[in-house]
Amino acid sequence: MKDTIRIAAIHDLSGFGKCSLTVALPILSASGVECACIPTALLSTHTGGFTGYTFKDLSDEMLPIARHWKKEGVRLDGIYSGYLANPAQAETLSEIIDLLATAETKIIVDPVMADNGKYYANFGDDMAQAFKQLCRRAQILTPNVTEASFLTGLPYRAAPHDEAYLRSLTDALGELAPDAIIAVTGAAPEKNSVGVYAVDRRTGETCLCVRPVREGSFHGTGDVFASAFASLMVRGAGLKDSCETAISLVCDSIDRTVARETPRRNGVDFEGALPAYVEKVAELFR
Ligand code: PXL
Repeated sequence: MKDTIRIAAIHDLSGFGKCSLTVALPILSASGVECACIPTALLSTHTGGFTGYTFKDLSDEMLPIARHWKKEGVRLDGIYSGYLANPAQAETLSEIIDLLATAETKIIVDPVMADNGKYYANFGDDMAQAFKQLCRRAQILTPNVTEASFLTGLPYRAAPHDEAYLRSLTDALGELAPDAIIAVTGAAPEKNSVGVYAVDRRTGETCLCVRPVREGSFHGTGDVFASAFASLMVRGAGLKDSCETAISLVCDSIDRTVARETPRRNGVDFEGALPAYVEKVAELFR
């Protein structure tokens, strides 16, 4: 049997408004990665741009799911966490890593909690403290600029960001995760371009990958980037190829959202961007 690459995605399931698991599942699949899921919470919608959403904390299910997988011998090439229901789930995540990770399992932490200088609904400094502990276990970290600033205590700056500022964020994050690959999204070296600034702390390789900016903010793009980036890195692609291929999926998805005038809170139109993405992924591994 040929080995499957398998990643456990540990995020919320928001039924409407594409983000977290409804983004991770299709994008991991399109990246040629099998996606196993541990939902952290069940919501009717995500919490940005909707009111009156339902919210069921699934903390009590997470460890039992992991223990069952352990018993069944489920092998994982990656554990990729995102949105957590509460700060205590960071400790649960750590226990899941202890149970299921082997020396070959890459730990990817997307510290989903804030954007544009502000925490998401229901989150505050206790979430940043909890994520700080979880980041210590990560081999790949994918915060946006706001999350990087909240994790490190460095000031949040709106765009444009000079390279020295971006570097100060990755250096400070490197104190939490000294050997990690750190990819900071929403990095905008000029006012009219935005993308990712990434550093591999083991080799010193850096990569700045940006595209022309589109007006406004687009919900779920951090999840689109991190899902593609995590998949490609776990499959063994290089830093630059992974950044460029993941950013191209984000940009194509945003362009389609703008062209089709899809309401922003629905999430980005990544579906129509997947065929070209699948081709690019095939090219990387040919
Ligand atoms: O895309 C990040 C995210 C994930 N999950 C939920 C969210 C958000 C951002 O607002 O509300 C439930």
